[in-house]
Amino acid sequence: MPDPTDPLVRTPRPSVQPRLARRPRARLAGALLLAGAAGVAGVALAVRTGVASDHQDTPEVELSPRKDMNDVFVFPGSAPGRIVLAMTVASPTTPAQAKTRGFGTRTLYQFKVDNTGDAREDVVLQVTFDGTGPDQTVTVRGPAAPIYKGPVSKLVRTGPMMQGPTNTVLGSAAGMQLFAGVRDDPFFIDLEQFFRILPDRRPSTGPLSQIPETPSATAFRGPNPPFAGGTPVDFLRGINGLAIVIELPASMLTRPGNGRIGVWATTSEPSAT
Ligand SMILES: [Ca+2]
Repeated sequence: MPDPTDPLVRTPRPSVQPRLARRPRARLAGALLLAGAAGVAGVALAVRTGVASDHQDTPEVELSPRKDMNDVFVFPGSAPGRIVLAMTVASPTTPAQAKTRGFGTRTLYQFKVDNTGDAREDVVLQVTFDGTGPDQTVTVRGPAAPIYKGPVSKLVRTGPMMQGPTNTVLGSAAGMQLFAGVRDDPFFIDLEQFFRILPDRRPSTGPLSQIPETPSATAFRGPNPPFAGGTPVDFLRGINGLAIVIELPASMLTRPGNGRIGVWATTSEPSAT
């Protein structure tokens, strides 16, 4: 059993029921799965796409944007047989905030990979940060087998380790590459129309609070059906987040003979101070 007094044991923050918030929120259930034959150079990776996004989804993460997981992306990398894992946190970060905002130094950011089909992680990539603001040092441990599976984590002591400054591309194109820092939030949402469809979610202050209390739209804006006509507006245009992006050979994540993996990400903090 994990020792809860071990300062390296980190437990994800408990799940909090999504409030009936009047805040930007969007959730589309799904999971990211990547299927392909791994360990063979030149193999084509087939991706089954899932979509999911959360921004400021609970009061706790709204108060702690560095822990607020926004999106997780998995897609084929820059060369055959390579794969990219990416997560974003801390959106919305304005351009002004981006000049000073850094990752949490008490937060463990993890990619977890299941390569046996049981939805339990077999491989983890653990990302931690030291320093403040835009001049932090990022450390990636793994990919490696986790010491514990499930909600309790401990920093692994085996496997690759990469370290360097944030906001810089680290590593090599043939091995593992890493970028951690400010990036434009790739999530797109026409938030005004979203609140017209679901007005109980609208904010209590600001221009969007003036949207009628009863639904005044049934579909997002767009030129062709099933969209409602008009021009969609990307509410997050020009808004940033903090991104952790790792590209590596897919064979570092898969199990021989099974190229199918499931990927998710977590943020967590020490359970004891
Ligand atoms: Ca597994």
